[in-house]
Amino acid sequence: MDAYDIKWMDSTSTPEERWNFTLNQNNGLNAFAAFANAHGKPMAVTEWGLWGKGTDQGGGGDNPYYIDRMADWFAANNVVYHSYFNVLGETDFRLETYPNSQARYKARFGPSSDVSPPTQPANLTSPSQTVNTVNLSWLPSTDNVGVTSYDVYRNNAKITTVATNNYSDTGLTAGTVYSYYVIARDAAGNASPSSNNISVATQSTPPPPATDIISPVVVIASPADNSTTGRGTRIKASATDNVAVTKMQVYIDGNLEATSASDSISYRWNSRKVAQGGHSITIKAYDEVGNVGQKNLTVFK
Ligand SMILES: [Ca+2]
Ligand SMILES: [Ca+2]
Repeated sequence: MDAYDIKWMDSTSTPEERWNFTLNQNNGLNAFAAFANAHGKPMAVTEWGLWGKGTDQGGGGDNPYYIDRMADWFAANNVVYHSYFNVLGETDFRLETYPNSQARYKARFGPSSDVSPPTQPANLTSPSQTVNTVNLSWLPSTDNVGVTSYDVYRNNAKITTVATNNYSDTGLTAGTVYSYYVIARDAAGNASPSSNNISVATQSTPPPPATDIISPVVVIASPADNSTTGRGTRIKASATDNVAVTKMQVYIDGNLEATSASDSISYRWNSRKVAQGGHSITIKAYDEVGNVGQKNLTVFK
């Protein structure tokens, strides 16, 4: 089967008209395909090509549209062999005569023009991290044509493709180690070697606010230190704290005598029956987390 970009005896035909003619004429491509299909056979297009423009026969000259249509038709049908008729003969069929078509032919039927991958991305680092973000940066790769993108891998799984040589990986877990590498790609999809692999930890969750470590301060209003008691003594004290005093207590000679759930306490000490001599009075004040402040004094009888 032969096929050419020509509509016989029509020198004003458009590319679309010539293509439809090629498809639909008697014994055209469609008829050929139907015959092959009906017999369960593959097809071979032993000659095909462009046809010189300006000839009386009505060829199209340099026509990349025809190259594309033929390439598509070969791909869509069971064509196992085809051969471009690249000769100077009845007209000039040669692709080198038609630069646009020649470029399209190479693009559709030639090997990929770029088979060189980009260079390895170098010096992958993480310049900063937060509790849920790891910022990444690396040196750009180079390529014989051009680097178009970088694939970013976290824990050996690709997470994104970026056009720049840096990336901010967000939504991470605090205090967790992640590994990263990147791969550069060119427009043809060639992949560079993997960059260096780094392990980066997100920042830990901030510690809770500092707890209260300041104890209350006790002030004893009475009695005075080293004073003398008679029948009884009014013990009065108060306390202050950076947060709050929650409890106060009175101890006499080591024994708990009174408790108050506030920042003051008042207790009448009946000292009539206590022994002669010195007695210790201790006032304790507690804050909300259990810090204890205290004052001691001695009273004589
Ligand atoms: Ca390349
Ligand atoms: Ca306190």
